[in-house]
Amino acid sequence: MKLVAATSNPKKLEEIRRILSPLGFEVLPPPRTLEVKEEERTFYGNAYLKAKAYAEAFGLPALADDSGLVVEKLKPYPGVYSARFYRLEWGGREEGSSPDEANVKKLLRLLKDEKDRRAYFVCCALVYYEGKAVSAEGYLYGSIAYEPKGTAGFGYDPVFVPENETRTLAQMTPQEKDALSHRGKALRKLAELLKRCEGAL
Ligand code: ITT
Repeated sequence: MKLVAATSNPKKLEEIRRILSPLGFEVLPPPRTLEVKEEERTFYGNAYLKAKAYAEAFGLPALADDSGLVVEKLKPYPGVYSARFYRLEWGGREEGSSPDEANVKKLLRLLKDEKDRRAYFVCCALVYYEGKAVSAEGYLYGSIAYEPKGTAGFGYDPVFVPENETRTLAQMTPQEKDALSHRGKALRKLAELLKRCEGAL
């Protein structure tokens, strides 16, 4: 099945293709990225907006991934605001050499001296085509480290330690991350659903 990726994040696209290619899906990069206002309060709502916009612009079933980090002590932040957390007034704006670095700096500042560091990643993966949508969610539970470690991955990976692990996601190989990540779980479930309802989209 051929899908156009409804994302402007190249690292996310790389992970999506890595996970879905072996399952028989061809995920094309979008011919151009679209400015989609992510104004919903749920991961599903924002995934739906993105997939619909890309499907309508490019005339192919579109796959969106709306994801983020939920931190127990800071709920509902970063949450659906994970990508732009550093520039929210809430918690004070943060500077960095990149949005990822600024997000991590702000998170560590807000959790300074906090013992309860429980957090989880959420991913809602959704395919939209001609008014119909199929979606699946995946979760990864863990905690926020006291300092960044590792260089792999993107976003909050350098400070996220999955349950029963001592390393951050950024210290793992891509294959290790995909096997346990929120994205891996959501996309494998979605692939299963799409195969089951082949022709329905
Ligand atoms: P698109 O909307 O264009 O796909 P985006 O990066 O803005 O790109 P989201 O709105 O879904 O995507 O925000 C997701 C943010 O959550 C992302 O920018 C990271 O900060 C964080 N995030 C999601 N998955 C992650 C992962 O696997 N590792 C680390 N951080 C992640």
